[in-house]
Amino acid sequence: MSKSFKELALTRRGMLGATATGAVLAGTGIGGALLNSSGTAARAAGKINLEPGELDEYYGFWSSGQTGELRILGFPSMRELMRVPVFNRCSATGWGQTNESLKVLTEGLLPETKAFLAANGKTTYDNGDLHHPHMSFTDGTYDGRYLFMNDKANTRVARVRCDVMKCDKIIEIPNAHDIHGMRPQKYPRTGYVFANGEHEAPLVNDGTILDKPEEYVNIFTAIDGDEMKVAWQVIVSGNLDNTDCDYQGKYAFSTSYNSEMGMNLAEMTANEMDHCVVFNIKAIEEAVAAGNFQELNGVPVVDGRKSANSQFTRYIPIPNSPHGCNTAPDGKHVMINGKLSPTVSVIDVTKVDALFDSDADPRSCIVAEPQLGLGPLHTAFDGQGNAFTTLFLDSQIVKWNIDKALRAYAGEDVDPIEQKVDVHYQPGHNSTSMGETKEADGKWLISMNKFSKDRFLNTGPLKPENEQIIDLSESELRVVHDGPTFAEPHDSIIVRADIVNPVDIWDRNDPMWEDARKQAEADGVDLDWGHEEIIRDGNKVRVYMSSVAPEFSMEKFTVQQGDEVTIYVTNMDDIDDVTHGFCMANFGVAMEVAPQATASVTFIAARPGVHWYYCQWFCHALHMEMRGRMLVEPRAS
Ligand code: K7E
Ligand code: CUA
Repeated sequence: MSKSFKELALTRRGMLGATATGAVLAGTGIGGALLNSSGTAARAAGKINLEPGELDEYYGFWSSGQTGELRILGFPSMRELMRVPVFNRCSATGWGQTNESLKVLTEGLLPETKAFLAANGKTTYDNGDLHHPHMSFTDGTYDGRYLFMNDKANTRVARVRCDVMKCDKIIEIPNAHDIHGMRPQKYPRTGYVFANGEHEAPLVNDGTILDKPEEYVNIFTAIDGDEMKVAWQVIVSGNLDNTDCDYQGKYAFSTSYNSEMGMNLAEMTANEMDHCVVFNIKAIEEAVAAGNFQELNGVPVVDGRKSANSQFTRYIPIPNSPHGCNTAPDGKHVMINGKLSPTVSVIDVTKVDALFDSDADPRSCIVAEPQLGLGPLHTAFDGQGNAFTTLFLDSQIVKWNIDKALRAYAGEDVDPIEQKVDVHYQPGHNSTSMGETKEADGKWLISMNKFSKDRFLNTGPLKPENEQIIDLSESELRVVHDGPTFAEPHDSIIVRADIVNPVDIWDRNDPMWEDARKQAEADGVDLDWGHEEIIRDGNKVRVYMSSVAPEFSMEKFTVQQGDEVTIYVTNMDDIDDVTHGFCMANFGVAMEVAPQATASVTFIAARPGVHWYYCQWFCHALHMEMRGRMLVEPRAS
């Protein structure tokens, strides 16, 4: 069956014929919207409601907060295309259960975390809190290699490969607590992934120091994004919230909302001024290269606390409890969003050298501080000199002009605010198309609102959030689309589709199942051919089978009760979209096996009897028939 498919070399999309192919041409490329077949007035930014078969102009990469996964959307249609499990477990794909995913989920954990998890009967965490997905950069713009993302819940940073859209590395960050803000280095390339520890704690958190907040510190981490290893860390005063970096490769910036090091709400909000911490990358690298650091958990750590007065950091006073940190595509300005202050403080990166080279007042790099409204959280950009800031308390997006803000700060009588638009309700992040790169195109803005209240049919006490799109090509800003989402996208990036080019079919030699390949070699099994092998190794049994729609190569196999069984399934189909699954009924075992992939899962055959395994991924007209039996012989007692 599949052979003839192969010979025809047809893809499902190809089988749809000319309609779909035509739509590809019309839907991609900047002029796509002008070919709008409905004949309605085509806006320059493109259209939201695509015809069946039309493709989006952008990929949207969405966080999911406490759901712990990465989501891929077509933008601006907001059609959810894929969920990529990362810190969560996934029933559909077997993430958190297959040996391949367990390797990713466990190999980057610290030894003490592994011991802690083992004491709780686990090998990995089941949850995560994924706030910030960002793509790797080369020379100031997205390069389509990787997506990086944080886990605030369990102090991890993960990487997703953009060629296959699967997570390939997760590392736990030692010494730090609860990674929140996270950004890749923009220039010359990523390079570093900067990650903020949000919650302060004793540097060696072994219980020796407990309720002595004055001895707590916080940790800023630079990760080598190619190796997924911590490169260095900086001890800082105050906690760390969000982070971004410049387009010159010299500095990273982090907001800190608790310079007081307070432990309760009143203490944390007592000061009128908190700060933005500036990290001097070169000075830190030089200290590390010269051996001027302390090593802690295998990581070079330097002291950048305010009291240390080092060349590693500067503390710029910012009013009051700042949150978002966003570098403008002009390559010059970094916006520090005031949260409890109605202001956004604008840093000029060309004035930051002076903070390190001379005794310049740390505030001398602030070149504007417009009053925008209540609760500014995050700022996005159109690449044409305008900024868009979410006002959480006002439930608005404010559009303001950066140059006018600079002139107003210099004393000119000019109002930087261009317009305010109501959003529903309480926006956190907002994102513009390509807006965090030097290729910001000023077409679209999405406002990610924390509450939907009355905007959708009632789903009971737990409501979705609401995301709203604003077409930036219209002279008057207005909301042109509402979209509900499940918990809880904090942030998103909107990436031109031509930058992202995933494959349709796995490479048989992909490193993702390297362990399975090595084991098969040792067992004399050739995974590259249709195979069915059972290898017995004491009470360990390795079952190798392949799948070609609509059959597994093995219709049955026999094991003994109590055997540790590992099933390896290789999907020999090489047609795009013909994914199989392997589900062992009543064993809690299921996994996805995409074209040309190998996946494996291990369990104890503790139940005697006949147990059916089946393909749980609809693959063929005879998909229901794609099944087989595991016969478990009772152990003689
Ligand atoms: Cu980026 Cu929600 Cu974690 Cu602001 S944070 S909203
Ligand atoms: Cu194979 Cu369903």
